[in-house]
Amino acid sequence: MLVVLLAVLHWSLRRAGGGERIQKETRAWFGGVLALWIALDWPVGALAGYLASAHMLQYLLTALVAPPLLLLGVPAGAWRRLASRARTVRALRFLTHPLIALAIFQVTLYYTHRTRALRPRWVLEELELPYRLQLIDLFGGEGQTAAYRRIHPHGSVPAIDIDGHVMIESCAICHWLSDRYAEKQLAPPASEAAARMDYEQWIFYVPGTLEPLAFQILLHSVILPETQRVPDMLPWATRRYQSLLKFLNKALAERDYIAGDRFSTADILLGSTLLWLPEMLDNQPALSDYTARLQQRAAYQRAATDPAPRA
Ligand SMILES: N[C@@H](CCC(=O)N[C@@H](CS)C(=O)NCC(=O)O)C(=O)O
Repeated sequence: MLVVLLAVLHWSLRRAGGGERIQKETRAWFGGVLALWIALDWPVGALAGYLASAHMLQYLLTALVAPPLLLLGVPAGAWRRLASRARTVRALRFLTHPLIALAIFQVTLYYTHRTRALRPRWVLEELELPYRLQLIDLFGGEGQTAAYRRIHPHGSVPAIDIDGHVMIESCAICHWLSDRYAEKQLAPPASEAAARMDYEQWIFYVPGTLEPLAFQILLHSVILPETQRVPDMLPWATRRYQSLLKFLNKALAERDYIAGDRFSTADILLGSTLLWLPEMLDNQPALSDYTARLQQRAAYQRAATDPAPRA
């Protein structure tokens, strides 16, 4: 896109008299190109992967600064011949409307309350990133509509759309977001090798080891219709789950957070999963304290709020 813009700029400069006297419009056009370049390529674009603030500045430059400058400079006065002042003002108002910015740069979380979608919502709240919840009526069958299956091929939640790119898998989304906005310190950096190793271990432990057992227990005691439950699954899954809880309880009796000495996304994944079966934490005091502590976090409380409570 920048190549196209620069080609038009070059043409515009030549129309303006080969650089002898750079007109106001040409300067505006050049300013717009410069704003886009700073926002998308350098230096803001290069930092946007690491700093939430750079990402926000990228939004502002691309949505609010570049369009008016490009419009005012198009190309060296041609706009003025095409449109009246009133039309120009209307076009500027439209292009710089915050809703346009929101539509272009948007984090949309496809969300059903009381599901795994809590995980990325909690991460977004910890990161203090603006996002929009797109509520999916999973229990009313919306997951299986053709429209939603274009977002999530299995019709499950969560899915997230970040600047037009869709990602599924709750733990992967949380892991990626935490690295993308590294300055919020939800994930230890690769340079802190031991802390990062622990963090990765727990990030994968949750969906790989803990969650399948918790899900088996819920599936055969609550989720499936009674006729489809296999009660014989329960004693084995419960025994095994309890042995994991014992191990986790011991680990959390010695420290406040599961990976290193800081709260991290590993705590979000572990805590949210432990809360699927709160009654099983009754005789695991360190785990009860741990989940209670996590639930006191303001970001958790915001994330756990029902966005569409029934009256
Ligand atoms: N491994 C996936 C599992 C997603 C999943 O199964 N989500 C449940 C809600 S917690 C769901 O959408 N179930 C309905 C369905 O898959 O049809 C993830 O963690 O995102």
